[in-house]
Amino acid sequence: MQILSRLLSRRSPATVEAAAPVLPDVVIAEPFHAFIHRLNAITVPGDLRAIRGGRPLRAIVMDETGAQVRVGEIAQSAPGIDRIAFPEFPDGTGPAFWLFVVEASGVEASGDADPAPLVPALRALAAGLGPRPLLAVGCEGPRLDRAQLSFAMISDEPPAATLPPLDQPALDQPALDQPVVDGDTLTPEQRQWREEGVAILKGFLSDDLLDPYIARREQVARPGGWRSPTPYMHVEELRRICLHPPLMRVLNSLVGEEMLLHLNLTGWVSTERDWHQDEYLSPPFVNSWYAAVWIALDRIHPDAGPFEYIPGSHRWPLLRGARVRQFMTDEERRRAAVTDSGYDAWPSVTQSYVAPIVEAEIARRGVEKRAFLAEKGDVLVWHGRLMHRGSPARQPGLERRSLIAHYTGVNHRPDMPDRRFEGGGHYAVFHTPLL
Ligand SMILES: O=C(O)CCC(=O)C(=O)O
Ligand SMILES: [Fe+2]
Repeated sequence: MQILSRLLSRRSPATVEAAAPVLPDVVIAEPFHAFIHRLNAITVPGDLRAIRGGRPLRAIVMDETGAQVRVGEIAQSAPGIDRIAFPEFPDGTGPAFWLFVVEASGVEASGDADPAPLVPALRALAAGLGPRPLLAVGCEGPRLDRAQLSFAMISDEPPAATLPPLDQPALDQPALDQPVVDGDTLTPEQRQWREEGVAILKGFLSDDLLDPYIARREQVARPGGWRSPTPYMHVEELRRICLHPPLMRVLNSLVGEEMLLHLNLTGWVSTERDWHQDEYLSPPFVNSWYAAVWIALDRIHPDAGPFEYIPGSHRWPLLRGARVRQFMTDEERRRAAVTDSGYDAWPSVTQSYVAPIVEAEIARRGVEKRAFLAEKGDVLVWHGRLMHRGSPARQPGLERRSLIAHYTGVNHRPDMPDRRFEGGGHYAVFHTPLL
């Protein structure tokens, strides 16, 4: 969202004035999340200097508790993008911050001005504005040394109030505007989902549904299947499986809203993608309103690199891409940027240090790894925050016939507005060729 559409002056002056006595004139007051380990600049869409008739503005950035506050300089970094730079917030600062943009005359002229005396009034102003949607910002921080790296440094805890009903710490205390879930009437799938972050549906899909797709997929020579991330747009036999009404009913009951299909993996060998949580590849507003399914099209051989997961890891903190990227070397950044597909390949390039950190976390917690050794027609549904991997095949090249589909709650992908409904569910429309 354009920052200028959030100008405080467009709102009732009373809300702003309530906290005003010692504050300079506040133009913008917005919360944002910084999913990085140390923060020293943000970028925001908009042109702040275009407002207030050229009178100079300054930024004040404060963490949620008011314990840390910084004065920032605002400069245009690209057309329509402002960059706000400030003295660094140190290690371990939580994800939530407030950005205030104020008349510069009210704050001393340089970055070394001490904004601490303003904190009580800024906090009162923020509290008076009430809960607000987060401002989408780009976050920047220094390159960090990976010698001391731990899971805590590349993850953080999403706020519980943003999570789906079954992810609430106590079911009888739902987040605002969510229905109460009766813990005594959960289905077996819902119970397993809540406890383990998966729901296993044995013998769920019939050969009648799977075989036409298998026949179609057999025509593709690549072991990895289609390269296109959305073959469901073209392959009706695949769509019929992924939007199968009983499957969609289970997904909806686990996540708590209608689900939107937006990704497939159609390989018949393990992806060998090492430990990760899918949600860290999604925009931050997804907040666990996410599920993926692993459909066995055959008996899965233990040496073929089965899907592996850590039961209960959907309650671990969430890996954050921006935090992970802070630890990349220059050489890794170059490698990530130069790929055949044109996508930034940071998730696979950073695997070399993320996977050992996850292994260390598994060992530290003393938790088990489990493999999904499935029969044809079995389905494993997994949580967006479940730690999982496509394990390395002990017998390279051995087939592991599966179909994978990923879904997000329909209200949690506003950036995928073009949808269709078919069978039992929605799918996001993309106009990419089937390759
Ligand atoms: O190869 C696998 O089973 C893992 C796939 C995976 O990580 C995913 O689809 O998100
Ligand atoms: Fe994954």
